[in-house]
Amino acid sequence: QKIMSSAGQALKLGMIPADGIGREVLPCAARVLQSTPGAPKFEFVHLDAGFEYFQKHGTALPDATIQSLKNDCDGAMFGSVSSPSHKVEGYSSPIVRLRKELDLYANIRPVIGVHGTKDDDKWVDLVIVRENTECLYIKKEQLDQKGSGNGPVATAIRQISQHASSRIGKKAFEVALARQQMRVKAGIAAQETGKAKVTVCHKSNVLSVTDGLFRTSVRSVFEDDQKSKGGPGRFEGISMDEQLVDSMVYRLFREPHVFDVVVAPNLYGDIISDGAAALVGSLGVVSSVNAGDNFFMGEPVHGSAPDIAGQNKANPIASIRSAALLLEYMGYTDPALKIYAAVDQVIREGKYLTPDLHGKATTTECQDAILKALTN
Ligand code: GGG
Repeated sequence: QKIMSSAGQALKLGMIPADGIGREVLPCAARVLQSTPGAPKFEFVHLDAGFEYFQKHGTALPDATIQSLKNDCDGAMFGSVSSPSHKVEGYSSPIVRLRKELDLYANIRPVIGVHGTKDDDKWVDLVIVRENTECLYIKKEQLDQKGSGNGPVATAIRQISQHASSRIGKKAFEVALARQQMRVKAGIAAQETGKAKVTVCHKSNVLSVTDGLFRTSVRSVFEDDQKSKGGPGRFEGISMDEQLVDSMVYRLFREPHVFDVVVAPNLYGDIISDGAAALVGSLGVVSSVNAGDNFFMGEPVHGSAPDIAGQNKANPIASIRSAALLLEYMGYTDPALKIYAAVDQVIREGKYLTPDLHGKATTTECQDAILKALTN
């Protein structure tokens, strides 16, 4: 279902570049959105957040940003954030908080190769559906300086609820269903590809209470659907299996083609999706969308890359693909497909790739090549 503008004709998108290369790649995404044939009109609203903002103003996520997203915007794009690795008093990750504030409970991360490149022999086409609101990321950590006499002991609470696990499970089956329908539309039978499957990623052989609840909650979504009375369930044609997170990593590296949709608790989802990015060339090409029931926020999977920030070297592809993913989730499939095709063409041609993909192009040159492919 299309998300329509809440005020006037243009769709209002909150743009939150945040830190580092987020400031360079988000404008590329905006330019592409504005230039895509068939895309709606956009009004971009600049919004503040990030560690640098915190250093200047004492907050990483001003109320004005949250209020504007909640009250004025039809969707949003987030760039990247550089949270420090040590505790900084008063600081808390703005992206983790934003996902909670807006109840963007699913982080949907497609990891897809490009046909016609050297990666054809190890074809990857999977989607990681990461739970976005709980697990260890509820940030309930404690430090007991004395411990039991052997020095400081740190503990963290890991929250897994049936509610959050069931709704992420449902989202994963919906993603699998949409992918299966796309394959059918493209004339690829699901049986031929051996796909149309949701893999539940967990570690319930060790964490039988928390991961056990995640596993059974996701499984129930599928099992209840199968038991539905009065005909086939919604998810007919999709299968389900499960994988312990450690062997998931092993199999992702050795036989990534066996996976279709992977659903994981927050921390495992974060880790396996960065790892899976290595299968398709670089973190610089992997996109994501943070999805709630009625609001979506595109976000490249990569971080703020302070080592290359401000040098016009960052790969804008993840951000541009995230803008397309945002369009897709807001119901504008045709312009989204045009952006995916333009990006694939630029990757296949290989002339305007940034250094992470062994090319020599600048951020701007790569963006311009995509803009040219879009409008040719
Ligand atoms: N766009 C994803 C991103 O910024 N990743 C870096 C990350 O995960 N940061 C977590 C944080 O700094 O709070």
